[in-house]
Amino acid sequence: MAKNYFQPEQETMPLEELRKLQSEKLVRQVKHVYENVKYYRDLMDAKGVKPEDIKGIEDLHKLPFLKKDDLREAYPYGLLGTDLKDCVRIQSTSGTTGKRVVAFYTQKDIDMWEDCCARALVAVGATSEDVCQVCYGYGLFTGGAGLHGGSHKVGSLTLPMSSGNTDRQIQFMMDLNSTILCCTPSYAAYIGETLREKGYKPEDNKLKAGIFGAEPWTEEMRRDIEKNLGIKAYDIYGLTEISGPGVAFECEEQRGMHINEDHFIAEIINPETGEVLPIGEKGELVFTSLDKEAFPLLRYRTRDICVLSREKCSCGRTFVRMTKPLGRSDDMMIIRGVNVFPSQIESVLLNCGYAPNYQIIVDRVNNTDTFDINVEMKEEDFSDIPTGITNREKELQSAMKAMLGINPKIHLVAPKSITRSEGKAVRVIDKRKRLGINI
Ligand code: DLL
Repeated sequence: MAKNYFQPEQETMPLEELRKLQSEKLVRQVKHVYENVKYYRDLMDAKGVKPEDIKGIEDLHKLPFLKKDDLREAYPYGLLGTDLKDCVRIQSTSGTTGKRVVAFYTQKDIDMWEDCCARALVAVGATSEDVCQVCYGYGLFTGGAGLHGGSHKVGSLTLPMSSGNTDRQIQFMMDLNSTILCCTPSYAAYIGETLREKGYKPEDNKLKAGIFGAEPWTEEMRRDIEKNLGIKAYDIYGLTEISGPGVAFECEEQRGMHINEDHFIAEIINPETGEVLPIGEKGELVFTSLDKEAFPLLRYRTRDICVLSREKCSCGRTFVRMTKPLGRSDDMMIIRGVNVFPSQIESVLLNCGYAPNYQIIVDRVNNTDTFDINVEMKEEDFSDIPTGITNREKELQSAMKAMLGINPKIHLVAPKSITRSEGKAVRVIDKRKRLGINI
């Protein structure tokens, strides 16, 4: 078997063959959905599309989109594609807004999902010799279960830590010589910080790679984590609706994440008009699952904004690559009429030498948006005289203005005063929601 592939036959499949495979699977999947999922059948009927109209991937655009609102409307069983007795698992999104989304899995669906996670792990160098510490949350969240299953498939020794209890994480990491770390990037940064505080140097741990995702993170944050933990940090992407982590993953090139195209078709659309955009253009990512039995979503709008590339990859994988999500269509804040993404703020902070510990607070007072960013100082700066702090706040404010076009109020706060996250970090507190403003 070739090095660094879990399923070389699929992962390096020539494009022609891949398109043929996707076409065959799509025809079969549309039939499955039309026959078994009344909710989607009604959408197809309303659009005047019948399964016979879908003869291959060239007809994909004829199918209706599914949105998060559809999933909420169909909650809990409305999009189920099999009998409930054939399902073996439920997972769910974190559901910070509105009703949670619940996704169902047959054993075959779980196998496919775990294969995707195994591909991701092998791409970062995992083998049966490795000790894989999974500190994504276990439970309804897909992070723990997905990487856990992937690690088993690879044959690595799996440490099912779940998130939290950082002291215990570190003790196990050191005592059991963990080599691969799986968690959110914000938790990886926190583990790195705690290790340093305990007096460990990056070379004291046996970690070689980390597989971090589930939330946006910047290249600057990647470099920070790599330096603090002494590892190579890889990105992994996925969403509960489409299975979980492993829908896409980085290879050693680290120039975008390969989408597991033998299982999922990716499209990019204009989020305003729904028009399909040519490859290379920036837009909303839409997925069609080709193999899923229990929760077979067709043309699901992720709300993640990204760009796809078919440029040849030196790793030998032929699967299309997606950029890191450049924000979510719904994560974007509009502050005083300007579009602001948390990732832009994070870039400025890390470039200016701050750690990625910050919180953005937006409100509206007297019909004007207020925009505050609390940023933690480093220990060494904290003892500084107050004028020094004020000067630094001003410097940071100008750097933010240069990036965003608007002026936030910067508050440098004491080290450790911003709550650390063990899962997905809460970066934005938008108090305008209390005014019923639709942001
Ligand atoms: O976050 C699945 C996951 C677990 C992915 C572990 C990677 C690692 P959900 O909770 O359903 O599923 O959230 C999905 O999280 O639509 C993106 O907006 C965001 N997201 C996921 N991975 C990344 C990433 C899991 N690598 C939503 N970079 C997605 C940026 C990400 N955003």
